[in-house]
Amino acid sequence: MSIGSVLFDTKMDIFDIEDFDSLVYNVIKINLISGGKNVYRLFNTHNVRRVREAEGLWDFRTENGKYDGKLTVPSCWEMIPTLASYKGKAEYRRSFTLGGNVRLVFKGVSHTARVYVDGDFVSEHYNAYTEFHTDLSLSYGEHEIKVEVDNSYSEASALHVENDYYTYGGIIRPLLIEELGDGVINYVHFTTKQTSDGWSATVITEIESLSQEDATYTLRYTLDGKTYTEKNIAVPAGECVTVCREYTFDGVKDYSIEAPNLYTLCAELCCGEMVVDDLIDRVAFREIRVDGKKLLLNGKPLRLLGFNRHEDYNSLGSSVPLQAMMRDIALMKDAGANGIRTCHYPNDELFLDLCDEMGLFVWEEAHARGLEEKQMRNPNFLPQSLNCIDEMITYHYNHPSIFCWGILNECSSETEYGRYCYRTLFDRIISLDSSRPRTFASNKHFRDICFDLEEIVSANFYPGWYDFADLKAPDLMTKSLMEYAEKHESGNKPFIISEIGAGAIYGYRSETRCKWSEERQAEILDEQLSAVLANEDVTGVFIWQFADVRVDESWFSSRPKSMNNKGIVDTYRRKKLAFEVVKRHFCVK
Ligand code: ADA
Repeated sequence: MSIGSVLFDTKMDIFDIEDFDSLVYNVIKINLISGGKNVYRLFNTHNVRRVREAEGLWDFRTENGKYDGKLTVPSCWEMIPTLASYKGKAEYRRSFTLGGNVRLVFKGVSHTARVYVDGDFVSEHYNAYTEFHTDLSLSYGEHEIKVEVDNSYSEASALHVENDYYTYGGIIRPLLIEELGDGVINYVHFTTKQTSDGWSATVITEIESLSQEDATYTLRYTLDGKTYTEKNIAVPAGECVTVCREYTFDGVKDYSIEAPNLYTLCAELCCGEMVVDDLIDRVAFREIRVDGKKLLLNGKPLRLLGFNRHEDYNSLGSSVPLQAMMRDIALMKDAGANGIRTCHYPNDELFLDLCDEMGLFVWEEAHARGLEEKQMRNPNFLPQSLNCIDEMITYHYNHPSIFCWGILNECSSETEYGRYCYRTLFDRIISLDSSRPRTFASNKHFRDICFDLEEIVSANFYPGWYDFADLKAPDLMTKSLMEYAEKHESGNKPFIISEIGAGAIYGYRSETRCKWSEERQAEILDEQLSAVLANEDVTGVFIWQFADVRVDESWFSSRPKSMNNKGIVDTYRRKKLAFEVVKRHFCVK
């Protein structure tokens, strides 16, 4: 093994490099800074760009002085006993030695962040579940980063509201500190299409200038041992340029649930011979299409059997570590699932990496749950929803496991104004990604006037739990809903039952089989799944829900323990009787 591969952990032969010493210093510096690995993705995202995680203990205090000490990043402040139900503002502070073009990348702050560097306000962001970044130009030295975080409810917050899930507080996902050159690759989007003899892909890359000078670059992609080069890319000072090219790929392996084949796509931005920036992502060769009532993966019908999963893991709240994410995926796959719905917001991309690798297809959803028209008329609602969609699709675009984009769970899809909002959000999604179908989970059923706006019709219903005045039997409800949807939109479409289930309190066993007993939940789910899975026109079923989660206390009267108890495991992932019932239905060969 040559010294190059020891130091650089690459196949590159060190003796091809002229400026050995500076490269060795830089690589060692990068590895020392980032520990040579990153824990915010399952793979290394840069070889050239210097990235470090700002994890560890920060100075932390709440606005009202309720707590004044240290807190880890990432985490939820609710894990501090005195802050277990704290709603309000808090402040994080820490100093770092930085210099030059610096990018602070926040993977998730719940739910509003105001960022200051050396006391100067630099950026603000709303919504806990999507990434944002802020660029700085700093003289080399020690600088203080302060982040004010707020998880309280107010008119300023149209999406985080009192709800049937809990809005935790804190820097809940990693913060990265990136040291950049003058030219930066912001993202690379890779869209694959089946051709008669293999695959083609459209590659769109955004390059940003952080310089006062115009510059000309070469873009170099490598994938599966092949290199694709685009020369003479002019990037004016301070501007962004997107480069769109189409390439063909032969001899690559398809992506499927049984064989989730992933490829590493490396994009390098070169100025002359020098690589000034890079971005590494994982992509796959798969195509999702809708054909009548069928959802097709690479031309073959796909039937999804899955769960709704909130990001909520007992005392860790919505700051879920990798091991706990893997525990959830292992349990869902043990139950026979091949799909998951990220109710009701975009998920941590580390979890999406796991889904890519473990072959779980994802319905990723922009943030919203159960908003009535009045709430949708909050002037912040549309801007906050559109921003969430922009960030969700920009940063999650390449995940092959994401098969559709969802919006506005059980919002006001029965009114004309509601329809205007649904159409506005769907139009934004189409402008960013026309390669994936779109859907929303309706509970307006026979009053819904938005089924024509989507490619997949989806509905939530709970026959046997929340009894319906008109229809109690799940199969009757399903057939009637499908007929209504066909009547109220052009042509027939795939139909997904986006939520179905019942509640049980873990450990509550009763021969009365009364509601909230584990026996009753198992019985209702057995009847529901027997009925709906017998209908071959049902393209998918997502059980509500995978695990019990904390909810706002205003829901206490219908939520024992102020929890949503419809999980088939409890908040500690202990199985209820219903787990084996679901497994029996999902694992039918
Ligand atoms: C709705 C909603 C879910 C949850 C569920 C329930 O379908 O979409 O978020 O609140 O009801 O448990 O009643």
